[in-house]
Amino acid sequence: MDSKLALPVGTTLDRFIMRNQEDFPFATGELSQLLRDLALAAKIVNREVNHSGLIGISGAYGSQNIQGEDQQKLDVIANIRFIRALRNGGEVCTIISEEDDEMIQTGNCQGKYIVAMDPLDGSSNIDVNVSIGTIFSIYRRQSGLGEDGLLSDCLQPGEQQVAAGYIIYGPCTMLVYTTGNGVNGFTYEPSLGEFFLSHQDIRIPEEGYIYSCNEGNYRYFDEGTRAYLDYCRKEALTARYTGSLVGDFHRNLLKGGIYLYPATEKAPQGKLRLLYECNALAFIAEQAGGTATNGQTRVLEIQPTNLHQRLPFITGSKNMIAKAQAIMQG
Ligand code: P6P
Repeated sequence: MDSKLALPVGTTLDRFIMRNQEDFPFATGELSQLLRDLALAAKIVNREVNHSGLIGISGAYGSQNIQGEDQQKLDVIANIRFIRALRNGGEVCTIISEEDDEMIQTGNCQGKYIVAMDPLDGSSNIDVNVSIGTIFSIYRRQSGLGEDGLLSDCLQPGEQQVAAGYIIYGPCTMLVYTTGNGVNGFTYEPSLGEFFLSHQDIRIPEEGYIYSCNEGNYRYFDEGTRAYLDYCRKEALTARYTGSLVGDFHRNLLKGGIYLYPATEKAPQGKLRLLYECNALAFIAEQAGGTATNGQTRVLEIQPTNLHQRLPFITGSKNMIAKAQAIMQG
């Protein structure tokens, strides 16, 4: 039989999850179901992102989130889609979202998991067709079942994550995630409505030549950060910065590089959020052999004190970050 006539389509996300279920802590199928719920929401958001300009859902929503940032219509829609998928899936008791000031109680009081998410990051890029993304972290609740999740369930350090990932809505849509056993990437095939394994056991190159930073803030950075950026220019490294954290992170994950969002005079705590942006990417970076720090400590060791706290964020290739820290610390 000439099998070349019908090449295999590959491993679906569902099959990969089931094959690796024993790797999940407390493997009872619930975390598998939770990942499927996130993948379903991602497929729905992908469809809306892909033709937002045609169905009148691009542009500003007309309100601001707790961050004081103008919400785009797709920010609100993506938030609704992920909350609904997680509520209906039944595995999650409480959600933290960039788009909601307070914890969101799903009513699933028997749910064992907490999800922290940025439902649509980089949404200022939606109307100009630049890649955007969803970022998520998954924790096991520490409080007893039968009640709503507690604030303490939501303020766990990043090293307590049982899974984390992101979806990037770009030239193709991909889901990249880890459960603590390496990082795997799945590419979405919209004609089949399936994510297929396309990037197995992703490892970030230890060295790289790409640096991602908004150098428009140069005058607001501290002396050490300016010294590192001067070094990057002197070494003629390649500057790549899209204004979408997921897009910049994903490129550097695959090719090697460093992403920096340092503290500035305007944002002394930095801009990016710990619970639903940096912890997930830090988990992925470390699982792929990279580093993630706030300049002083591992991001995953930081004990959160509030749902929307910010931090300076540096992540990417191990050797590039070691060099950056050596220069920044003089
Ligand atoms: P700036 C998008 O708002 C975001 O949170 C990240 O996706 C992105 O990397 C960063 O902010 C861009 O911020 O200040 O450079 O426009």
